[in-house]
Amino acid sequence: MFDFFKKKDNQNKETQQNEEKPKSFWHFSFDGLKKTISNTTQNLVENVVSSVEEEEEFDDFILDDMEDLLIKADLGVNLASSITDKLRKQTKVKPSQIKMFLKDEFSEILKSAGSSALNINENGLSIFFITGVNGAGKTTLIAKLANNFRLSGKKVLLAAGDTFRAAAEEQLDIWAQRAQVDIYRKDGIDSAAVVFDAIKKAQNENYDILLIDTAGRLHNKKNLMEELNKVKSVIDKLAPGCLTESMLVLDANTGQNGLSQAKLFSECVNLTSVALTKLDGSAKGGIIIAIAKEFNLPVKLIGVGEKIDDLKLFNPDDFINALFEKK
Ligand SMILES: Nc1nc2c(ncn2[C@@H]2O[C@H](COP(=O)(O)OP(=O)(O)O)[C@@H](O)[C@H]2O)c(=O)[nH]1
Ligand SMILES: [Mg+2]
Repeated sequence: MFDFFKKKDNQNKETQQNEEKPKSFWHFSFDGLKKTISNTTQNLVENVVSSVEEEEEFDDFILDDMEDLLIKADLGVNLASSITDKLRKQTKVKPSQIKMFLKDEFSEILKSAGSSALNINENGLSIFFITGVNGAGKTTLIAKLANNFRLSGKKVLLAAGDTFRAAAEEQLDIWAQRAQVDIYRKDGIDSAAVVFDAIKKAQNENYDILLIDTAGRLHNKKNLMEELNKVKSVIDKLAPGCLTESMLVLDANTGQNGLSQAKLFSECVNLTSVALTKLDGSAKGGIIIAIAKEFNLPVKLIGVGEKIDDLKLFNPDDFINALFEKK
């Protein structure tokens, strides 16, 4: 009898898996992803493929044109030229096979940048240290992330660590209410002091997740580095092993400038991942591949709008399939 129930249970599980329902709303449906990145697909794949695929052989003229298109699609100069150089030095791949070639190249790059799964301590506190320039979308991302973690049953605290921008704490406070999570804010003291208090609160009151907001504009690199280092050393001292994600937030629309920002922040902070915001409507999603290649950092989250549920987990396989699927 028990076996019968077990079998039935297994059958149910199989049916559920076959339906491939998204596990929650922050798992992107394949169609949703395809639609969101359709402009990127056009720029990064369709335009490049159609300019090449009917040629007989690769020559310098064709490859130079292709390189320009890849750069325009925000793949970055280094990556674009390394791809065309690879084609220049070989005779096996023909222009008609360009789509498969690009698919393999991009897929390999994303794979070697590491897993896109969020790092979380299953037992005990997980701290997310969120950095990025002003306006990139840090505060909004924190709210979205907080909401998702709360919905998955975690106890979430936000730390209002942007003590530089006027009314930044107020903005985070409003988002905390919308996301129905707690916030630690103390205006008028420095970021490291806010983070110190927030960690103490998170530890004393058994929070699962602490999301730390930070300032994006600090006059110059030295200031930025000092401030972020101060916060980082407070975390390391007070909560060793708890910093599970050091995440850079980039606005997809900044394109190549995103690469310079990634360089600046990776010099200031030991980054573990990137969140790409404002991918909705952007044609510059190629930056995901450029960042994976140049900085060896996985994109883990994507922002697709201004609302609280406009945050999706990034899945590299789905991204590649959506980019290369026939229209
Ligand atoms: N369309 C769109 N807008 C976004 C997204 N994420 C953030 N924004 C908007 O970008 C602006 C700056 O966001 P904010 O979180 O304040 O940036 P911060 O300065 O890095 O904290 C706000 O107007 C947000 O509504 C996104 O994924 N898509
Ligand atoms: Mg902010």
